Amino acid sequence: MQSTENKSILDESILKFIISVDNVAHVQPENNLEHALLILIKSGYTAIPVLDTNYKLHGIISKAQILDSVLGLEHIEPELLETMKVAEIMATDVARVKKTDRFEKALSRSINHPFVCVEDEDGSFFGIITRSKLLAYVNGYLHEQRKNNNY
Ligand code: 4BW
Repeated sequence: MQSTENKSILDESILKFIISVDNVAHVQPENNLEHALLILIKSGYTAIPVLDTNYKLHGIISKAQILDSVLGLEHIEPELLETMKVAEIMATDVARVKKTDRFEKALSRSINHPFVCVEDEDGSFFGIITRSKLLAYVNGYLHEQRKNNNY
């Protein structure tokens, strides 16, 4: 019984968990680090996707990567913020799924990433799914199971 129901949660669509592209803070590969840092600070997020003008996903940029790239041996080199581009330092090892993928895939991708990027059938960026949304859903599901099965 339990295994059948656990299977069904894993097979669910991921559509309802997606934060759509319009609500996702992002920067472009050719933006300089100063612009990216401003977007990161103003949005309040630690890391955000890097998208080109055709909404193709190129990577992820974080505050930590930016700060690391302007740290010299002896001191901080803030002038690099203007000259260096996002594409030079972004992480390209991105957790991604297709919007037609199932819950199981998004959950497993999120184990090592705070958010998973979602792409369309044609490879365009569609949005993100945060690990917190997936965990909140699993938590609610398991509590519901406990209530229904009296354990
Ligand atoms: O601005 C914020 N608004 C809200 N409502 N919550 C925030 C905000 N900034 C941080 N938080 C909270 C969230 O619970 O802190 C967590 C960690 O943020 P992070 O990683 O380190 O910036 C947030 O957890 P989350 O919602 O599960 O988000 C996980 C990660 O997904 C974030 C960020 O890297 C990315 N992210 C989430 N929403 C985003 C986004 N990136 C771009 N645009 C968005 N709208």
